[in-house]
Amino acid sequence: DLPFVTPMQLTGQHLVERCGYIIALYAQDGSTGYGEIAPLPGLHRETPEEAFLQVQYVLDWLTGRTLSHKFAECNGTLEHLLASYTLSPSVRTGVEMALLNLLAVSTGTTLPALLSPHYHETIPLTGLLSGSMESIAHGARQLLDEGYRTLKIKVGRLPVEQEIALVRHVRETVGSSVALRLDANRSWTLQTATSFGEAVANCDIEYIEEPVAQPEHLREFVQRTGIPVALDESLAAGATVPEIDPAYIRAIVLKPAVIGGIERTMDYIRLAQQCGIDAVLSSAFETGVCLSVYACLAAVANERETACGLDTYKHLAEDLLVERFQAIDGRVNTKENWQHSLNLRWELLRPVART
Ligand code: OSB
Ligand code: MG
Repeated sequence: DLPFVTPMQLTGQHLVERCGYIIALYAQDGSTGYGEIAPLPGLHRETPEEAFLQVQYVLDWLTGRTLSHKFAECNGTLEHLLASYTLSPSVRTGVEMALLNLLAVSTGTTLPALLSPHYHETIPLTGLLSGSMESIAHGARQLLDEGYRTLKIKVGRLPVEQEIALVRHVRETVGSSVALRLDANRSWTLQTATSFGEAVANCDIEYIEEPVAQPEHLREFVQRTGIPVALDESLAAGATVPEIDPAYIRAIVLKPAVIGGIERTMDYIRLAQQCGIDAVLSSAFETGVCLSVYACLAAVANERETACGLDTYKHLAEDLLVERFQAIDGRVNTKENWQHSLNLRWELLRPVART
């Protein structure tokens, strides 16, 4: 249980701490692979307790099995391995993460190198802005000074006129050299989204995530406003894989623990590559154990440099890693952060009795 820096307001939930489980898989050669299972209330349907029940069965079943080099390809072998279990998205992600980490450790390589011989050594993060108009403007300047070159503002919460003013104000404050992304979390009707979009059409918005409540309105939103969109909620586990038309979908936002696994995330990464759009790795307030793995996925996801949504780490007061996951000058070193993810602060973990 890790405290948030300040309590979080998430889809009607008031959260003061982040709860989850760390699992460890051991290989006969003495190697260890960690995985994080941390469903977030309001975002995941499974509770931590349900996740814990599920993972016990899988861990029993994995005991004594052979670690295959094919897992690294992330194209069906993990699905096959876990086929007899219907795992909740956060559980599947944690188990796959532990398996891939274990494979990387026991073969003496690093996770980014295991995933691809061509990975980005560092990746840029999207600076997350929230709070009042003043704190957002102040935060934007601060992130620029730190080296961030992509910023994201949450919209769809305040009256639309205020948010138009906010976006314009941030664009004026940061100048034209910074990429601006928005996220409306499906909060608008097509009409409200369109009037917002028209009013910020000259603010050079890279994309807006999920502006409308009904995804079938996305195309019309783009036609009317000229602002490209990104999919996020549309990719949640259980949803049918949406058709990706690069004519109006500029990017897909990938939260592995919501999509339901590393392998499924890699499927979306390959789909984005085929469509010629960006795959933006993103997170939901996980610890460095998860984030360093997500950073490795981001490091192999796009040829073109693409900022990713891992800035959530700042909201946790503590990390589970001795050397915490962090950005330096707005960038994450993928190999170093992953290596740091092998060294846990055990004093922050409580052993849980099996049930
Ligand atoms: O709406 O994308 C979201 C975090 C938790 C739950 C939902 C969301 C987020 C983020 C993560 O925005 C940060 C990012 O993607 O930049
Ligand atoms: Mg989003």
